[in-house]
Amino acid sequence: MIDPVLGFDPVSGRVDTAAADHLLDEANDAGLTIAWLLETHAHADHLSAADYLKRRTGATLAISARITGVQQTFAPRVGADDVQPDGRDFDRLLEDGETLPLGHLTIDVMATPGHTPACVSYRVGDALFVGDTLFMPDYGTARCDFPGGDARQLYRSMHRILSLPRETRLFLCHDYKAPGRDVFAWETTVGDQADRNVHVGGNVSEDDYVAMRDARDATLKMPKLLYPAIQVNIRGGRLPPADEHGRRSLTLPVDLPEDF
Ligand SMILES: N[C@@H](CCC(=O)N[C@@H](CS)C(=O)NCC(=O)O)C(=O)O
Ligand SMILES: [Fe+2]
Repeated sequence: MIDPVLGFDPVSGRVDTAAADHLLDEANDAGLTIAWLLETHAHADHLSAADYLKRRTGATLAISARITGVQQTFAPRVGADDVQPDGRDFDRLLEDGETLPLGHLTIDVMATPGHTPACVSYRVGDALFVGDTLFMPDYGTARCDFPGGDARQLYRSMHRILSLPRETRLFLCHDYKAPGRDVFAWETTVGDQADRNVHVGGNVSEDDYVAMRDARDATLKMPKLLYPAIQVNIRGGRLPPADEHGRRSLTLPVDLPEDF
């Protein structure tokens, strides 16, 4: 399972496992055993269901080895003093080019940093799960303004993806639906992206891409669930530990004006 999600309502604090339970039911109905829980990155917009699913399935939780840098950046900002920033919240820390066994198949790990420093894509046969790199061709590409993000690096990662055979199927993390398109989409191909991705299709140069990306990122708001998501996701999907009264809380660091 790649990038499983917990439901979370930031107003009530309510967590729900409906989406993860649905995945478990689907796997069960298909007679599948869950071997791996794979994160493409530490998501900034939703809480990971990886820990919940790990407790249900016993699967191995894996993420890029670069997650340690993300933990070092964020743990102090959100007072996550229980987090040791050495990746121990995950079972496997992955390097570019590693392979993981999956039944009679193999999963190839491909480092695709840029959106975050710890982004990886996973290739199984002709299917590549690209995380937040390319979005649908009519929407473009992922933002690069999170800590450690880098538009130049994302451009190079995307070109690594675009150098795969044109018929390679790409499965995306998000679909924000381009203006004029009202139905969700999640699958495309290398050829389609190379021909018509609105940010990098055709022959967009690295410098032009970086200028476009930086300008656009300056206009984007923080994801609504940034702080809750980061606090849970750098812990491999664990909620913060309970206090002596059994209460679990998420932190919202206050951003004060200088002359407050
Ligand atoms: N409005 C969304 C934005 C989430 C967001 O920033 N998504 C990232 C991926 S984690 C992105 O690349 N967005 C591109 C864009 O918004 O154009 C939210 O609040 O959750
Ligand atoms: Fe993301």
